[in-house]
Amino acid sequence: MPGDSAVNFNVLHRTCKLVVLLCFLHISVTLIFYVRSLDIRFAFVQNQQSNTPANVRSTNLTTKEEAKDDKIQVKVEGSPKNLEKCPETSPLLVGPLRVEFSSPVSLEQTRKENPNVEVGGRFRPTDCEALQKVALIIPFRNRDEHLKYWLYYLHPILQRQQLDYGVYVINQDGDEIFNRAKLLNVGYTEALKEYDYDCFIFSDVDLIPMDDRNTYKCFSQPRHLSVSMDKFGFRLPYNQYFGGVSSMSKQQYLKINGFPNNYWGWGGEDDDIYNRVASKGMSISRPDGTVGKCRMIRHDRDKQNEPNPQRFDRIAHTRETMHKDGINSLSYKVVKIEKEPLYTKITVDVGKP
Ligand code: UDH
Ligand code: NGS
Repeated sequence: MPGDSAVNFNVLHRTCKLVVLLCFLHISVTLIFYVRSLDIRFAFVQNQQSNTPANVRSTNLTTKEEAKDDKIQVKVEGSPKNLEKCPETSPLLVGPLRVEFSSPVSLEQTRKENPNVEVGGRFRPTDCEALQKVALIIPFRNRDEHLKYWLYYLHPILQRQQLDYGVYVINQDGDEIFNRAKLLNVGYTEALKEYDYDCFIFSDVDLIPMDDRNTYKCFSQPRHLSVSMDKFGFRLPYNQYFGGVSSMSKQQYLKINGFPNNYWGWGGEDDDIYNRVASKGMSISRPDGTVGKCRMIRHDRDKQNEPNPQRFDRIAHTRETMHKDGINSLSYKVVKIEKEPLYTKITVDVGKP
């Protein structure tokens, strides 16, 4: 019947329209979900990159991967530049230490016990950026036994203090009369040729700190570190005493024109340095007597280091002489530079009086 077929056609037509509409809806929904899933994937990749640890993500140094794609950095070569700063007080410090010199120590043993110290006596923390770059300068001649103890005790302490440091043993060549302060000037100059140090520790080879809270770094004023020596009954021998171990920033050292070059033999050069510091309006910073305790390795007077008879006269005139005698008048010849596993030994000809 014609009426029936018209009705059937209408039903078929509506059904088809509904099917097409449903198909269209299905495609739209699929499309929307697809586009949204793309967004999520992109955000995930971004998030992954920003969660990469700082020391891997932000280094100024090139990595093998970096050369191809500057977003992905995997293998760090050299020093990471954007590590977090080390804390003001190292969490690795242990406080008072047992220091004694009855049994001998060997360089081999010290080397094995300090695997992170690099050739030349260089170290820097790997998990944070050290607050200071410190050069340790030791005036030296014929004191190998003392040096072994110094390295044995100091390397672990300096590492716990989280310093970026290097050890320089400045060895006076020949057997002319000894000149401690001039060797220290040489150490300052030579260390700076190697690395951009900002702090200098000047340490006798026979002095060992008894507490690692006595940080071998620089302060806002020149620092005296060996304030409480066993040989003086753990007291300062006099208020102006600045001998043994001291520290100065580059700026402080330059302000006093470095150290005198013309104190040949024992005594007075440390008092001259004190006078220089005081004359420039600086004061001496010191740790307290407990933290500043240290032991001296007992020894006889060295040959060619007899008391300097001119020392009293010289320290009476520091203010007049310091501007022409110092780092600005330093002259010497480097004889040899040896990179030992635990220190850098620089042998120098400093001349004679
Ligand atoms: N130094 C050497 N070799 C020398 C002379 C001095 O390496 O031949 C260095 C060494 O780093 C020493 C520093 O210079 O720690 C100061 O010299 P010193 O130890 O002779 O000075 P100090 O005032 O002793 O400590 C002086 C001699 C005291 C003799 C006491 C005898 N009981
Ligand atoms: C003073 C010396 C300093 C010396 C200090 C401690 O008398 O150089 O004794 O010496 N000054 C003069 O001689 C002008 S010590 O006991 O460590 O040998 O550092």
